Amino acid sequence: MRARQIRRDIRGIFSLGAIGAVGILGCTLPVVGDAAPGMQCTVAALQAKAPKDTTIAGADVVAAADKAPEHCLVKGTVATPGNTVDFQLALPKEWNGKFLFQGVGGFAGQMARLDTSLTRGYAAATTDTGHQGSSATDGSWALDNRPKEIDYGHRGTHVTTVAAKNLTAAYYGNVPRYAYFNGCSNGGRQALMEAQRYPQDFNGIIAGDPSFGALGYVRRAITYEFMFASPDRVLAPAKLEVLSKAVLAACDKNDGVADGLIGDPRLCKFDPAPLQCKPGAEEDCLTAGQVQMVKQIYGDARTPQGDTLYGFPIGHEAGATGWSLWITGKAAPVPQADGILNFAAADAPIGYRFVDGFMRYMAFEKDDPAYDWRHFEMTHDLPKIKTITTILSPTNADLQPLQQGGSKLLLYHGWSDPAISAYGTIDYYNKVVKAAGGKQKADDFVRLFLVPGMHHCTGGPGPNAFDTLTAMEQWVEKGNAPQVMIASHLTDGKVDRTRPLCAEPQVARYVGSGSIDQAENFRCAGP
Ligand SMILES: [Ca+2]
Repeated sequence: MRARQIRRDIRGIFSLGAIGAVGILGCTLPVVGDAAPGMQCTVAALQAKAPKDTTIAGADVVAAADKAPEHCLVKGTVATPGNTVDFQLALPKEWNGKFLFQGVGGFAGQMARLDTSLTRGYAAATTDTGHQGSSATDGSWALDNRPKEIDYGHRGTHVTTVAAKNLTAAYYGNVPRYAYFNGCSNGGRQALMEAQRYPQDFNGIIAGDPSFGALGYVRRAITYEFMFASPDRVLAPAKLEVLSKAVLAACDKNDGVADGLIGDPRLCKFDPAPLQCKPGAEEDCLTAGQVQMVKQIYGDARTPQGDTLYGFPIGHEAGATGWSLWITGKAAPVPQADGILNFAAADAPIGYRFVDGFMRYMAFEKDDPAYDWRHFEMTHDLPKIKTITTILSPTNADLQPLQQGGSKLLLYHGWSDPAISAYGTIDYYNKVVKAAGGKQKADDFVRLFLVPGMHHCTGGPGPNAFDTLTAMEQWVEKGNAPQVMIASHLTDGKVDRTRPLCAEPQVARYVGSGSIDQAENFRCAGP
């Protein structure tokens, strides 16, 4: 039952993108194209125009339904050295003349939904990145399979992008006017890989809550090693409520408005030590071990090489999509034969599932599915994961080719993301700015939006539905660089708060009058 619930949680998280707000904000569909004369939605017709190494496996007209307009759904594969990569391409009858590639979450192994892109008139594509998994946390496909790891890492997204763009041009008889990539989490990692390695693929790249690959799993391994060393460090969901309330009480007003949100975690230095239970007390307080655990999760770690493994920002730790889902678990880990704790498989939080899959099936030159990563040690083991780090980790901050090609990169990250720390994305953004020659030059092609109170890609108490694609269209097609995006918070499908999201380093400041639930009463201002 619990395993099913977690699978549902994972699916929800990975299928909802930040473009979920499209329906709220509305949009128009400029129809500029239709199927090219004589180009039928058939395998034979598409195969005749397919690029080298591309095989068309299916082509079917899908009638208009609730979620998407009439379109031609193409299923195909691209051959890579040692592997084949599946893709899907949906070609709407009424085309807006543009192309959109949708990223996938976790360890991929499944396709993204294309409905939202189709509804906006896009020719839309996605890939499972060259393998099929039983879930987004299933890493077993990678066992001793370097070609699949490379395709997951970056190559699969690139080759299917090239194939899908070519097929789109052939089908409509027109090259797409603009090509965009949109992804969150692993989709954000795919986005950064495209920006760094294949900068000619897209005019605009949207990277949400991006995974930075191998070192993120190492960071998680260290956190779990610390947790499993003592039952006193285990944080039950009720303890996260205690923590979350204390952080909010201490820090809410630091951003200028008591609205139940931590607007900028950097403005508040929160120390969990005063939460430690007085002798005899157990409720509404933390044990000494739990205080240590909280400090470990907030704190940075460093590799022997000097890389920082960022801790998580303070704020909004509790809730169904907070720390318990990703880090601490909803049920406690239990002692194993060796005396060290471990989660029962069905109870493992998502972050645990990822580090487990990575360490057993991807990390090393020769994989060992029985490897006990609870003994991973950085000095000794980091050199052994060098190859996979290069394959998976989008850490190159020199984006000159992207910049010179005129393409744009829009980064966003939930401040309260318990899966991937926003501090890592801020660090990467700052490095990109430096490599570009300063903020003014970087502003031409890269912007970062931090989202107060948003958990991983969606969820959390902060306004977390916003339309990055419209912002990107405006930037690429009209030259209007995004300074602000309006985000909505929904409860039971109803908007109950709107708030501007501001381009870093600006933050949303309350003007001093009017409802704090309405975006119009806030302005983006310097930090
Ligand atoms: Ca606040």
